[in-house]
Amino acid sequence: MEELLQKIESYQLEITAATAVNAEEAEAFRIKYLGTKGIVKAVMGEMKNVPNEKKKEFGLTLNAFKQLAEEKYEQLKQNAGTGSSTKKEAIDFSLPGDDIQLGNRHPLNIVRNQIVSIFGRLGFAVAEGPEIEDDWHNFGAMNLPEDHPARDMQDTFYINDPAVTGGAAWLLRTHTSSVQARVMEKQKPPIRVICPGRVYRNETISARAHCFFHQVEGLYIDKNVSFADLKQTLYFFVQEMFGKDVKVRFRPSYFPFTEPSAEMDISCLICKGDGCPVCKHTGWVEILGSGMVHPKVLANFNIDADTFTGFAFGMGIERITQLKYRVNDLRLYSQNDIRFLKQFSGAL
Ligand code: 2NM
Repeated sequence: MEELLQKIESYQLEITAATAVNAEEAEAFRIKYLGTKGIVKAVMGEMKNVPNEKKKEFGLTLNAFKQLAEEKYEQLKQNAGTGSSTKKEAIDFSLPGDDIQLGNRHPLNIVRNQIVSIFGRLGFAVAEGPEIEDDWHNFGAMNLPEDHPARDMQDTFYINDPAVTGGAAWLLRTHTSSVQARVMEKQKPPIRVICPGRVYRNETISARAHCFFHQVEGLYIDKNVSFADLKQTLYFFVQEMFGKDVKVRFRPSYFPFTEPSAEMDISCLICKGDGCPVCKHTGWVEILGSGMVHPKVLANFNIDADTFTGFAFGMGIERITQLKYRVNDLRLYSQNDIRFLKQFSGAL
């Protein structure tokens, strides 16, 4: 008796869950539950084994069971009737598919790839290195004295305090020169590499500054590399990047790792040199720093400065992207706002 009730209950669950996509499936349901050799009939046949005092209660259960099956059958028949009559036509394969949302590259990656490609055509290979660096590769090897302001906690993110740990200082690289240090460590000249990557500086975040940004630094060391090579290489780069009409000028500058050093400006692309807010009405915008590699830097890697000379340069990818795509707020690059990012979907 107990067993029989359990069986009915599980049939009831089965019936409740039953579906039919067409008339054939609805009919199959009818045969299974309500047919002459169906489950409802079979369960009713059990009535004779039920003790007399339980017959009334069991009869009520049986009636409810039968009604459930009948109602479900009516429902399946009706639904199946509104659909197609055969299984094959249940899905219309001629309907157009759903749109697939494609992503696109981040603007900084688009510009990074363009820079890599332009220097690639001049024979520069790409080198990469760690973002967590030691003091030597980031500062020491680059001829930055111990008391240089860049080494200050105010400017650099230190990962540990060597005064407390007693070990070496670990920091987030402040430029990708650290990667070039690692190249010079491993490789003899000729060296011709560019180092794209993320760098970190302890700045208050605003439209014009962020605590991280992206750089491409370049290094070319060989016999007879001159300042004229530096100028022509960088001139080629900006012409490829911004078009043949762009003009350049070099201004003397200072970096600890180069001597002489120069900053390069290009004629303002926005106003074509007439003067506008982007160029602060000068007609020129600064785009990179450069110089001849300092003999002390070469000496740090046992490169003979009497035989070899080299030039190096560094630029911010955000800055190049800002000029090329007129992005006026640095924070847009890292806010992941799809409305901003989608505007670069045409570019590769
Ligand atoms: C700059 C400006 C000038 C530079 C120098 C070196 C190295 F490794 F040769 F010493 N790498 N990068 C360099 C020179 C970077 O960035 C504004």
